[in-house]
Amino acid sequence: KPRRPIVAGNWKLNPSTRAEAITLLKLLAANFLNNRNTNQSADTPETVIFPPLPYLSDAVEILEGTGIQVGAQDVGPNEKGAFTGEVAPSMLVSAGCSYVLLGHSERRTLFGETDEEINAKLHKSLEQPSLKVILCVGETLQEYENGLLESVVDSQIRKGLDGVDPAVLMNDRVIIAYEPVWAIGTGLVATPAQAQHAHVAIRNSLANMYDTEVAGSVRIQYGGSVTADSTEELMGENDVDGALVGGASLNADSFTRIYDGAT
Ligand code: G2H
Repeated sequence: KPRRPIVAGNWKLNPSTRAEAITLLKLLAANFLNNRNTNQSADTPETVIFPPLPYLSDAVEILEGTGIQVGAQDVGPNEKGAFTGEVAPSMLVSAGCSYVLLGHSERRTLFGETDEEINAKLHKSLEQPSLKVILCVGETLQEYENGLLESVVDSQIRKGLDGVDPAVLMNDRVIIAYEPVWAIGTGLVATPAQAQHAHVAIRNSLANMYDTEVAGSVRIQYGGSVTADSTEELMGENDVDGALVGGASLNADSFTRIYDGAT
């Protein structure tokens, strides 16, 4: 593969208690420590997990030495001050995070996040030199059925990356996650061919917005009901550079098998 694979686990609003989170983190650490050299070489998938905010410090501590990186599922667009309830990218960095997920479809649909807000969060995140962004895009079932996949992801890419310098993309600071809304948490995983088709559309958008060199350097993950059984086939597609895993990342062994399937 021309681009290094990336496997990420989005825990969403799970698990309910810190004790359960610690148990899951320890099982993950046991699976990854010593027998998988993730993040040690360009041949192995980069691995990231996105736990809820209250568990980030536990994750950073327990996963130390495993090569698994830690990120947050969202962040605010402000640095500091009177913004009750908000979290700043610099705070994530100081808590040991190296990634932030932005524009997940659940943020867009359930919390009304707009492309403009996502773009502001992305710019603020990129001000932190050690923070990388996974930007999620994807069409709804209705948009898919109406043949709007290309235009929807094109608009999300253009607005989400508005004002982002090509060098930022060449430096691997932004990963795109293609998550068709109809496949999220539904058990209805996209076929490898459907994923490949959408990833090519995204790469075309990047090529039109920047150029083919930039488009070819950006990693594009697939997300939506990925399991250990579907990973290898999805990863067999040329433009599928990784997986963003929700439900199946809540079990240490299934997440580990997904990592192995992407290796
Ligand atoms: C899509 C994915 C992770 P799931 O949201 O971001 O979740 O694998 O549960 O469909």
